[in-house]
Parts: sequence; structure tokens; C-alpha cells
Amino acid sequence: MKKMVSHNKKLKEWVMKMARMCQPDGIVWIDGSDKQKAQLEKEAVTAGELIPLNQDKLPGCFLHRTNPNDVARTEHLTYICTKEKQAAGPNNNWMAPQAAYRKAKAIFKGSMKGRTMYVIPFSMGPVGSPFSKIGVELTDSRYVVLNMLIMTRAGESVLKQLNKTPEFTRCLHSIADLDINKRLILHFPEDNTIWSVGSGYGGNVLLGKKCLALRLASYMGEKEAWFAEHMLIMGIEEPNGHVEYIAAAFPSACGKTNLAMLIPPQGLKRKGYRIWTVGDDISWMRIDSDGSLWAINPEMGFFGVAPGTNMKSNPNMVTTIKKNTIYTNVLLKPDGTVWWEGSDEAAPASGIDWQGRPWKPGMKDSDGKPVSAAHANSRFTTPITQCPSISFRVDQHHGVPISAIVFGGRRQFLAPLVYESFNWQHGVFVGATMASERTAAQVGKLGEVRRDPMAMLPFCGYNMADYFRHWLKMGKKMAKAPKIFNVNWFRMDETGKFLWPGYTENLRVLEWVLDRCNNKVEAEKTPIGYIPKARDIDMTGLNLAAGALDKLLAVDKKDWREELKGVKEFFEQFKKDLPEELWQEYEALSERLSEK
Ligand code: OXD
Ligand code: MN
Repeated sequence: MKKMVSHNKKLKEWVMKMARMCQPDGIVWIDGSDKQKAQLEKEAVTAGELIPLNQDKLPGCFLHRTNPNDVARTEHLTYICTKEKQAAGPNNNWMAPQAAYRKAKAIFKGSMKGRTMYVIPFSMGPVGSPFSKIGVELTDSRYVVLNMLIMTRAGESVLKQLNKTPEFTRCLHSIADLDINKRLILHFPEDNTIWSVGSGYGGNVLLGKKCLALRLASYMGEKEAWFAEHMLIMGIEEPNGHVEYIAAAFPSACGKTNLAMLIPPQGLKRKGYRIWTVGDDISWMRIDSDGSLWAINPEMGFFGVAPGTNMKSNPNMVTTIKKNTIYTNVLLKPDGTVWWEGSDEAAPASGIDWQGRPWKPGMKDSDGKPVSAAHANSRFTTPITQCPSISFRVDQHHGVPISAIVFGGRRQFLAPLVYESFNWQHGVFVGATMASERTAAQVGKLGEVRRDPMAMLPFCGYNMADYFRHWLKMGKKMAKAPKIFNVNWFRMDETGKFLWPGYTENLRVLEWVLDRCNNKVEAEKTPIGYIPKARDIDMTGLNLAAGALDKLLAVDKKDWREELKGVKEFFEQFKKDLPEELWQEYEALSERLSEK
């Protein structure tokens, strides 16, 4: 057992109290050293929790398989536990704190018998930054420890920081017996506490990520006047060396990670742009002393979806994940490397699938459906420091200044390629009414629209009506607020073909966004916002079908009037809590759409 090094009395008392409940065989404090990491990897391999991959081709890489009933975030088992139900809002599952603690205690009791409890002190954001928050996760999973060492700044330096800034989020996790009927992901924002039990899947158990950095942090942000958002952060460097930063929110499966590290398209190469990646998933933003919005990425790694990652969708990620990466639920090839659907290589002749069964291309299950080699939500956990486009500002305590906020969703017919909101309040309305359509890959009615305001629906730790109010208030506090835009990479023609090629070409749209921020180009005023004049999107080297750009920029008033019905229904669920300003925006848009 490693000697306890903390002088934080509250921390020590809490660790011992949780240990009395969970009854581990021993307690190990995670110090963040290479030596301890190597020891944990060794133990995990011996215990069958990790499979070492081909160390010549994938040095430092391992494969992990989760229980097949435990492959994604379980939103229906995720709760916000506030004293008042109203504080959680209609967007969250709610449980009263006392009942939640009681229910979870029964599962945690003795759950770590025969295992070790690891104590992981971690910092979300650079250690010691005024933007950062500290958490301590107790877990009985080595897989969690090794992932947290990639995803966060963890270990001794954080423990030292806890002597100076003693506040921390108490995160407790046990895999228990991985029984889905005894799985709970509980958030207690009023106690700065997270309890997660019965799961071993990343989004449920790497408690620094969705649980702390979004759900609890969004609650803290409202109290302390900052933002915790489900946004990528990227820098765009012009040839003169000037870098401007964008924060962008998209619902899952809309290409956030790919956009965050894109390589400029051939046609724009002559302009000499470079992209710098600050983060791909979470952005914490504060108003700094200059009155503008500054953002940090609280994480240190990427927890990315493997299927579809290839040289076209994301060449920088292909490079990033070549070493020191933990793969979860992908196919194991006979040569000890890995494969997934939509990778650059053709399917191997054979392998071991994500459930540990022999696999061959063309295999069908008993219903005649193809057996997938990798799970559709298979992942890699990889250090951000290995990303070729990593920004030198990743460790800066005040982060980067944000020029534009970009929202987006997957809309086949409605939303134009890009539009700019009229002002901050209108921009908040644009974010609040964000929606995406289901794709063929998702369960449910094709084309059905799901509202996902600011891509935060599963991650907002309090009543979303108050969250919208917070956004409105923050706009008033900024001397120089970022401009707010909406993009849609997924618009289709009448035959169901995508009008826009997406991926690297999306930089052409971001170029317009920055031109607008710098007052370099005029725009067309429409009822929904400002859209580009076609000539202002640089199309050098990109041959779109005739008329495609016009179709991409078209605003169909009839479709938008139809859209308003869904918006109204969505807003009504918040009853009188919804800020009046959003109804004003709704009415104003409705009026603009009815004008001849
Ligand atoms: C993620 C998600 O894993 O948004 O980032 O689900
Ligand atoms: Mn995400």
C-alpha cells in the first residue's frame, strides 16, 4: 500500500468513510508516476482486464473489452439528485438525495471486497489554474485508473494543489457486479458529489468527464458565472501567424472530433492556414479581465469513437492513436493490432470481435444481420499531447480567447450551410432550438427531429430553463461577446445526396465565420439570420454540382414555419420557467417568417 501523502483532512476522512462502506482489501493512492502506471498495466494484463497489443506496431497500446451489457452511457440510469425536483428540470431524471444515497449505499456496501480501492486525485484544467476544478475519484477498476491517467492531469501534483485549494468533487465508483439492474449514475450537485456504480463504460465511470466537467460543472458555472459546455475548441492560424479560436457544439455523431483537428483542404492550402486543436469535447469558458470569453479544455485526452476514424475523416487522429492508447471493444487482429468498421484497411480475413468471439467478414447473426467486428460505440482513449495539431496553449491557465461560438446539427432539408445570429440573445435562441435528425444508424423514425439545445441535453446538470437564463445573463456581462453561428454539414438534395462534402472542406465555412467576426465581408439578411453571399465562400479547388451552393444557402420560409411548431412544443415543457427573452425571439422569428 502506497503511503497516504495528503494533508487534506477532509479528503482523508472521506476516503476512510467510503472505504468502510465499500470494504476494499487495500487502498492505493495514484501518484501519476510512470512506475506506478507500468505496475497497474502489468496487473491489469495478468487479471485479463487488458490485452497487450503488438508493441512494435502499436507501442504502449492495450485492448479492453467491456461487458456486452455495458457499452454506452446509460442515460435512463443517470440522475440529478437535488433537494427540489424543479432544480433538475424536465430535461433530467431526478431522485431525492436521501433516497439516492440509500439506494446506492445498498449496492456499494462491500462492493470492493477482494479488490483494491484506488484514490485518483485529478485536476480538470491545468493544475493551479483559476479556471480549473479538482476531483478525487475512488474506484475499484484499474481500467478506470489507466483511462483517468490519460484523460486528466492526475497524481501527486494535484494532491499538493489540494493543500492550497482544499475544495474537491467527491467521485465514487465501483464496478460492483456489473449488473444492469444495479447500475446508477448519480449526481449530487448540492454536495459536489458523484456516485457511479455497476458500470465499467467510460462515459459512466471516467467521472471527470461527462459527470464532473459537464453535469456538475454546468451547475457550478451557473453559480460562479462561467460556462461548462459540450464544445470543441480549435484555433485557426492565418499565414501572418495570427490565431483565432472557435468553440463549437454539435450533438454526437456530427463530427466534433474530426472538425477539432482538421487538416486544411488542398484548395485552401495556398492560403497557408493551420489548425490548432485545444479540445474535442468539453470547453470551460470564463469572462476574463479583458471582458471577452476565454476557454480551456479541462481534459488531457480524447475518448473518441473508433468506427469511421480513417485518413479521410481524421488523419491527425489516425496518427495520435498509434501509441499509448487504450482501445475498447474493437476487433483484435491475428497480428495483435486492431480494426474497426470504417478504418483505412480492408476487413481482415479473421479476428476476435469486440465480444471476444472468433470473427470473419460476412458473418451473420441468427436474425441474418451482419455481426459487427467492433462495437458501433467502440472507443480509443489517447493522450492529447500526441495529436500532431495540439495547440501550444493547452496548458495555459487562462486558455484561449473565443471569437465565435458555433452550433450545429444534422438537418437534411431545413438549416442552411451556415448562418449568423443577429445578436447574442438571438444566438442563445439559435442554440436553445438546436436539433438533429435521426440517421439510418439510429433506432427510431428516420428523419425524426430530436431537440438537443447547445448539445447539452444529456449533460446539463440543472433545469435547462435556468441554463438558458444563465446564457442570456452571461451575454450581458461581456464587453466583447463572441458572435454566434449555426452550421449544417448534412443538407441533402431531393435525391437524398449530401450537398456539401464536409470533413476538411468545412474550413471554408469557418473562414467565412471568422471573416464575419472581423467585419471583412457583408452578408444577406434573412428571417433566420445572416447568410453568406455565395461569392464570399472560397470555393477554390472544390467542384460542387451546379446550383448546390444556392441550395445549401437557401432559407425556405414554409419549412421554418413548420419548424417553429416543434420549437414551441419544446419550449412549453419548461412552463413559466422559460426566460421571456426566448419567447420574444420565437415571436420575432415567427413574424419575420410571415412577412411577404
Ligand atoms: C461523448 C458523447 O462520448 O458525447 O463524448 O457521448
Ligand atoms: Mn461528447
